Amino acid sequence: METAQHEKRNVAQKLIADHLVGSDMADMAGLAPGSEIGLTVDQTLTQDATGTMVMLELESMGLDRIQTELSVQYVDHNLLQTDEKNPDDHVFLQSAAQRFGLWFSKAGNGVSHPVHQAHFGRPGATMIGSDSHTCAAGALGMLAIGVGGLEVAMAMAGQPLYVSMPEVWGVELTGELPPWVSAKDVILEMLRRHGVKGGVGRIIEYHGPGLDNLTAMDRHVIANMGAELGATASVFPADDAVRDYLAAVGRPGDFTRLVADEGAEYDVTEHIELSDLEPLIARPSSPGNVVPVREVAEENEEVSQVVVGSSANPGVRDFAVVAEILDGRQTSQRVSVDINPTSREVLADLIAGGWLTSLVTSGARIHQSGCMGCIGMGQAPASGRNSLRTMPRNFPGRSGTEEDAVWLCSPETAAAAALTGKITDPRELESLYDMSCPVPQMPERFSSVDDMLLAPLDPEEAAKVELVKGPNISSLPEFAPLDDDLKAPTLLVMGDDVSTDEIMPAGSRVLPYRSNIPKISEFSFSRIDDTYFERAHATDGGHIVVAGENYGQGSSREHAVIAPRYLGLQAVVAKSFARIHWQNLANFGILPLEFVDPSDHDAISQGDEFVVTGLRDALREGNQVTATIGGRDVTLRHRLSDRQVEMLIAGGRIPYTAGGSGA
Ligand code: MIC
Repeated sequence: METAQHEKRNVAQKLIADHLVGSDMADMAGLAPGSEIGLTVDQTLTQDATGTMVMLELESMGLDRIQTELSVQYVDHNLLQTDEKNPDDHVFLQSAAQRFGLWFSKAGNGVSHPVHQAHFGRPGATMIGSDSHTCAAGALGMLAIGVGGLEVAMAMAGQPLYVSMPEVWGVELTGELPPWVSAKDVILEMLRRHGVKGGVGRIIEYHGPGLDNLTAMDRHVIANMGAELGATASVFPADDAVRDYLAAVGRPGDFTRLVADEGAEYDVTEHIELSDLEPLIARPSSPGNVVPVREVAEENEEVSQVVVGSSANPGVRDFAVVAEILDGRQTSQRVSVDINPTSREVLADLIAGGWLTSLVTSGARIHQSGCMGCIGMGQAPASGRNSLRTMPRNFPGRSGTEEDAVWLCSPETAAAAALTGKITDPRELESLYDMSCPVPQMPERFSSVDDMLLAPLDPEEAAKVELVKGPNISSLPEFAPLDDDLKAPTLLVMGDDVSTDEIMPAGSRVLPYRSNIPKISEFSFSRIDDTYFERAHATDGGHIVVAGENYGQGSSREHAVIAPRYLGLQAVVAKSFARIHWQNLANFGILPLEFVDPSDHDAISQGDEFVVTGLRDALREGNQVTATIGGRDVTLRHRLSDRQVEMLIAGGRIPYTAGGSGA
C-alpha cells in the first residue's frame, strides 16, 4: 500500500474536501483512514421500504422543513397491494413528502437509483440514501453513500453525515469489453477477486482509459454493486460520458467536469484489463461466489426463471440487448422470463425502439416498474429451482422462497438461459443460434416522463399538511439509556457474513410491516432461528447475540436493529461488522463490540451469560472492555467515536439529540 499525495487529488478526495466539516480542507493528509469525519449532505434519497421509518423519525424530531438542497422520496419497493398496508404506506409517504418539503416519486414511476440519476444527479454533489445501493449515483461523479434511515433524517434536518474516513481504492480500467461481456461482468470480476468484504472501509474509484468505452449507465451498473463489496461508496469521474448522458436526459446544463488531477494517487491500487474479462456469474447464495459462466455451463444446470431489471441493470441498453438476443425466437418452455422495466421512461424507450414487442412476442412476462423480485416483493422462484437474475443480491431466502437457488449475472447471460433453458455461456449463442452479439442503438435523447414526480409544496402550503397514518403505522418506540452494568444471556451464536436479510427478512409477507416495529419484530432472526422471538420475549432485562465476520452485510434496513432492540437486544459481539449495520446499531443504542482475539468466538455457546460492569466509564475511557462470557474473561474492543459513545449511553441518536446534543 502506498501513501497518497494529497496535493494532487483523486476524485474521491476532491468530493470529500469540498464537503468536509470542521477540519482543515487544505490538509486532508491529516485525516487518517478510520477516523470519524463529518460531511455536508447536498441531496438525500429515501425509498418506501425504509422511508416510512425516516418520516416517523422526522416526525419524532419535530422537523418543520428539510434543510438539504434536494430530497426525494421514492415508492419502488412495496408495490404489491394484497391488502391495505402497502397502499396506506404510499399515502403516508406522499403526505410526509408534502409536509416536510420533499419531491415525491409515485408508485409505478420507477426504481429510485436510476430515476434519481436521470432527474437529479449532479457531478460534485454529495448524497446519502436509506438504501445501500445509493452508491450507484457515483456513476455521475457524486459521492453517494448508503446509510441507515436515521442518518438520512438527520441530514434532512441539516446535520452532517459522520463516517469513518475511507481509504481510496483506485481501480484502473484499460482496454474494451469483448462481445457478450458487459458492465455487470466488471463488478462481478471485482467480487470474484475480493468477495463480499473486499471493499469495507474503502471508496472505490474507477479510472483509466477503459472508461472511454463505458457509458454513464454502464458505470451505474458497476457503481451499484459496490454495496456488495461492502464499500463506503463507488466513484467515477464526471467526464465526457457523463456530459453525454446529462445531454441525453435533457439536463446538459447540470454538467460540470470533475476528474482526478494528473498524477493523483490512491491508497490502494488495482487493475482490470477489460478485454480479458469473460461472462461471470455468482452462484447461490452470496454475491461473492463468482465463477466464469463457462464453468457452470459444463454442469448442465437447468433454469426455471430468469429476471431482468432492478437497480443493478437498469438502463435501456440492458433490456434492449435481451430483446435483440430473443428477437424472433421463443424462450425455453421450462423458463419464466420476467422483465421488470426500471421506470416508465425506460418502458417508453423500450416501446419506441420496438424492443418491448420483441420481448413480448418471444414469451417474456412484463411486470411493473419497480424493485419487485429483487427484494422478494413477488416473483418468488419455485423451490430449489435455479433462478438467474440481473439483480445485486442472492442471500438465502431473499427471493421469498426459503429453499431458493438464485444466481446473479449479466443481461446477456440471462438471455442465453432464457433461450436454452440452462445456464449457458452467452458466447455459445454464436454457434447455437448463428448470431453475433447485438449492440443496441441507444436513442440520442432518452424519454422524459416526469408527471409522476411531484415537486415539493411551498412552505406555507406544506405547513398545513397533516400526516396520514393508516392503522398499520405505529410510532417509533422510545429506548432507554445504556445500562452501566450488563448481565444478559447470549440468545444466538452465529457465523460469518450474516446478512440483514437473515436478521430481518424482507419479502412480500414481512415488508408491509416496515412501519410497524412491534409487529415486524416477530420476524427478527427468523431465518436463523425461529425460536429467537419467543426466547427474546421471555427474557427480562435484555440479551446479547454473538456473530462472526462482516455481521450485518447487505441492506441499510434499520429494522434489523430497531426490531431486535425492541425485543431487548443490548449488545452484539462479533468478529467484525458491515459498515451501515454497525452505524445503525450505534444509532439505536445497541453496543457493537468486537473480539480482540477472534478465536474467543468459538468458545461461546447459546445461553452463556454476558456480564460487564462499569460500562459507561469503560467506553468513555478507552476502546477496550473486558466482559465475562460463560464464566470466561473475554477482551472486547469498540470502534466508536467519542460522539457515538455519548449517543449510545443516551440510548441512541434520537434521545441524544433530543437531550440537546446537536448531532
Ligand atoms: C436491498 O437491496 O436490500 C434494499 C431493498 O434496497 C435495501 C433496502 C431495504 O432493506 O429496504 C438496501 O439495500 O438498503
